[in-house]
Amino acid sequence: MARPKIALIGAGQIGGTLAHLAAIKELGDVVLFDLNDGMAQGKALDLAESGPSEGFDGSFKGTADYADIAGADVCIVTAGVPRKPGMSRDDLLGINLKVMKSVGEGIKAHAPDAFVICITNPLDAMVWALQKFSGLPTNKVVGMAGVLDSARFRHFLSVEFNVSMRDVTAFVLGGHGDTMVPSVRYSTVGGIPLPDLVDMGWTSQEKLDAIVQRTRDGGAEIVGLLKTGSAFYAPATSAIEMAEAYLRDQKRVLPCAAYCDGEIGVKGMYVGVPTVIGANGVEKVIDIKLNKEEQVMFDKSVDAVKGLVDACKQIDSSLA
Ligand code: A3D
Repeated sequence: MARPKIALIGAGQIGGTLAHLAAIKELGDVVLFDLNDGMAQGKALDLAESGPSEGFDGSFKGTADYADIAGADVCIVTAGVPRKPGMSRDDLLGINLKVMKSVGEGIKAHAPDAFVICITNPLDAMVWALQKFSGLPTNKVVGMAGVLDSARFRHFLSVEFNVSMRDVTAFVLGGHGDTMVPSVRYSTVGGIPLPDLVDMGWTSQEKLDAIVQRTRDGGAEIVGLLKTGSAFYAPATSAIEMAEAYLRDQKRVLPCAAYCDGEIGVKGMYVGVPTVIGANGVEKVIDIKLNKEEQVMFDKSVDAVKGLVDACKQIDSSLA
């Protein structure tokens, strides 16, 4: 059987890291696409030259021609611009919306059967626009944010409790922005929910609240340190986890920006929700029950995403 084909649209910081991870995990042959002349080609050659030492099979191609993504099984989209210090993700909307239009049309023409993972910010609005521009089924177009936000939450919790990250489960709901909702009640250490751990004296409510806030600000913390761009190692790892779940039909339960058709009270929009990802793409959006307080936070986050989607419709009338 031929190796799967993985097209990375955008060969910048995240794109290059995605290519490296895809190769190391032997997920398939990689095509790097970028309009910045030489960027994709240079990274493809550099990555291919890492093969003999690492010992993976697989090919890399750098290109600026959409015809080269033909028949891709997975497309991961990072094309666009990242944040600089002081910018919010929403500040990127106008410029990245135009990028989504050209990327969506490229995927529609050359890789209409692909599973598409969008990473470009502002994430929830961009994945919505990308699905519209590409015309692919909603279960085949998904946004990466929840896996990353949850990984940040899990990391901070494992440090606080001095336990293995593998035994910390967590998920973050809502839009990938300041209003995201790290779910305390549904996050656990070895199956023990966080509120119980507070009662058991493992941590205080104040410390837990600070971790929740640090999770919400996780992207900005890294932007502030790097000064020249945003996080890329953990975002790439998170998207590869989703791609692998699809390619290997793992039926993973992962929080993603998925198209909701009434689940958790959201209709006709993309927002961060728990999903099942397997060979059919997003096979299920898990319709969890929120308590009153969680629902208020989630609704606020959904409203923020709705505002961005409305802004997209105003900028590009074909989306209205
Ligand atoms: P960067 O290193 O700048 O790479 C973006 C690449 O896109 C550059 O190489 C550009 O040349 C290329 N590009 C721009 N326009 C086009 C186009 N029309 N067609 C093809 N390629 C194009 O950024 P990055 O890799 O650090 O980040 C990429 C995106 O991911 C940004 O929008 C970030 O804000 C976003 N991001 C999202 C998360 C999430 O959790 C959702 C996390 C981190 C970054």
